[in-house]
Amino acid sequence: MMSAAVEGSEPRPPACSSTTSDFADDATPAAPDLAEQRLTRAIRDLAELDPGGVRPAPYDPIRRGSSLSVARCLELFDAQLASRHLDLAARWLRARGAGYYTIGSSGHEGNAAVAAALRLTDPALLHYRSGAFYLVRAGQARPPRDGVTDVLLGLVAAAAEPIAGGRHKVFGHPELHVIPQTSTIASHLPRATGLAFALARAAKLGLETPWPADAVVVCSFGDASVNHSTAAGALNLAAYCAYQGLPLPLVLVCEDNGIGISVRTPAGWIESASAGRPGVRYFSADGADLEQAYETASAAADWARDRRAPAFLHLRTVRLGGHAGTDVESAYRTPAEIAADTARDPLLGTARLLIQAGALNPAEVLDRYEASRARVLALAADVAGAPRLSTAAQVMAPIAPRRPAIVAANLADRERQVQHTLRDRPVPAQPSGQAGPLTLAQAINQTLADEMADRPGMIVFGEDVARKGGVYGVTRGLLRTFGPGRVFDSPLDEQSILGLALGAGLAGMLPVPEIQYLAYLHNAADQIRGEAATLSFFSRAQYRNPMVVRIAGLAYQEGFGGHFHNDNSLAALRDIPGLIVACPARPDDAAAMLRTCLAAAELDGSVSIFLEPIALYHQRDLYERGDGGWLAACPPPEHQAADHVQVGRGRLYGNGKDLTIISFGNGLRLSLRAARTLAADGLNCRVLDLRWLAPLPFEDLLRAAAATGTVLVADETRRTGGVSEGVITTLVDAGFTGRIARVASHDSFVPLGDAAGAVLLSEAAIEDAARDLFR
Ligand SMILES: Cc1ncc(C[n+]2csc(CCOP(=O)(O)OP(=O)(O)O)c2C)c(N)n1
Ligand SMILES: [Mg+2]
Repeated sequence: MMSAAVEGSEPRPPACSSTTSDFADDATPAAPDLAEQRLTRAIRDLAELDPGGVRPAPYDPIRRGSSLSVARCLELFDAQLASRHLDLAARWLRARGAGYYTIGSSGHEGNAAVAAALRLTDPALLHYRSGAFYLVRAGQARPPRDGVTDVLLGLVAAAAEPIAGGRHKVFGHPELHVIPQTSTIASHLPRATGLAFALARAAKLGLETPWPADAVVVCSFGDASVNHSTAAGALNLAAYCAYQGLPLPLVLVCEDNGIGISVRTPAGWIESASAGRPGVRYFSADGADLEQAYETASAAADWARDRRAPAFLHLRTVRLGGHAGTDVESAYRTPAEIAADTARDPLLGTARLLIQAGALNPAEVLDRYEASRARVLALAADVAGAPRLSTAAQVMAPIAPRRPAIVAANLADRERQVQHTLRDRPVPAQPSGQAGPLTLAQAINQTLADEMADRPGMIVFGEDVARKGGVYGVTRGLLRTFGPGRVFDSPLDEQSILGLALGAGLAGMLPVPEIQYLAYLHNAADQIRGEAATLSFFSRAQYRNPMVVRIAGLAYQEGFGGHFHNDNSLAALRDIPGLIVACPARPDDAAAMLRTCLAAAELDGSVSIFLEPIALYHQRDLYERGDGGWLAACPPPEHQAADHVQVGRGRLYGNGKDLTIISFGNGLRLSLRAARTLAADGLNCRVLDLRWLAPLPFEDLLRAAAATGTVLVADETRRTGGVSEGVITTLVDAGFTGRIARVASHDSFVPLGDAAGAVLLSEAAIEDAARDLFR
């Protein structure tokens, strides 16, 4: 199909043995071709190393005493060659307007040895220069995959590309256990560390994962990336776990080419920054020496596999041909620096190894080079016109596929299951189904306990959640009931907490991390935005990382805590495609919505933010002290199915005909109180609790607005970027023509003390705005 699309019309790429002038009217960038010719000459110059005489047998060691055989070395050399030629093809496709990506792996082909030292079933999270690794991995599959075509399809953004389907150029394939990564450097390290942690934790809990019990996670990245706080945090997490003797089978591979775009990494920095970390064994190898790289990578893999401990493999590489196709390297590197890298070309290194072993002579090396080049470029010509995604629906299909009916059926089914298993359940933290009405915090606590009893893969973790039971007591008792394997305190690093969740979800568990305050999600938001929410998109939903992130947030803490404990900013979450943002205000909703989020995570792989209004955690009353109007009886699990709240369904209070107040969270309680005051003045309101802030309850919104024809949005988030903007736009987009007004918190940070009330949405402001609508 693909070749039909380009039949006859595509120009064939040039052969390497041509002279420079043959390339003159060709759009192939000149530099790589000159570089190729230099390489060809250098290989010819290796003739004097050829020992001549008897050829080694395929299973002879490539060097005396080595565990790398001649045959394996030849296979790896082929992967290195093909990887190099993929870079050439990328530039060739780009020059013809058919390709969209030119960051290559040239100079990094030593990573072929890392793949060879690991197993097909070791989950791999790869650097964008780990092309040779990917090709070796593809060859390990049975039957082997054509990794070259996979990569080429990625370069041309073909819809048929097997992992991202044309959405991004990534290395990935479920059959190869290569999990696709984003372009955000280092952002995959917390996930990799979390996955290693989760593989070990799942084994301890007797849970199955997609990987064998002795699997090792491998994660590669660049040298400049080591400086990123995300990498530093992940490395710290690995060390923190290993230091305590927690198993963490992880091989971190730093592909150190000494530079990040144009910025040099100080000599010796990677070793200084990475060696000597407690619990993390440091290994170092010359990436231009395939045999040494293989032996060292094997030692690192053995360390991680046998000891279930982290290894840091420092693979010293070079970067050939600039950062990407458009990069003019000469602008920031001297010719001498570039020449020094060229001399350390790993292809030359492997050619030398093979020639010295007598396995190939220079002419045979060059034949192999030409054959690989011709094959890769011919395949490139074949894919150049491959069909691409063209509609929004095609692009968006894998963002967050959801099956609400299946989620509802699962929760309904559990009605029966739970009745059967009730007698075998461990004692929950709170007596399940206790008759007395519960606060919001108690309802969440009880639901967590009930769900943990029924979902063996569910784990709860975060700062202070275990021994202390959470800053607000929401996880109290869970540690005692479910043990430290499933309820544990994390180190104080939100990126690590979310990284643990990303890895655990990938491993098939149901992670429920807690972030202590909404403000402290923001320093780690990329782990939700760039990692959690995009994995499905970049893998055609072949990989998911289910999770329910509980966040204690929002304001109204009577002046205590200042901005960071009263943060009311949700804009950074509401615009993330596919992310569910739940904001329960009342205990009964919290229980039902939490169950929905958990079922959706388990069944659909959904990523949910469960935003718990701190100020309502222990609230008991609605109108008067002692009225118990904010408490709710939560039914025992065997009767909970009827309570199921579908994602994106609001809840209506009252049936006033004059005004619809739309609110959520703390605003719901303020609105209900305001509605009572307004009713006394003869203004009859109905109040809609949105409950879900993403996706908004579209139908319920329209219905509630239409019922009165007049809408007031009472929004505790900020006027700019707050929820009310989305609500009003939704109404206008849907053709609502009635009167609309809004009251929101000011565009301010929340101050300490009584001044907090000056910037936050208030009951009085809601009442005034409602009256204004009818003046
Ligand atoms: C968080 C983030 N910041 C900036 C960039 C832009 N960027 C892409 S690659 C790169 C340099 C990475 O250098 P290194 O980690 O050494 O990898 P190399 O390209 O040298 O293999 C930068 C700054 C990015 N992708 N992600
Ligand atoms: Mg680098």
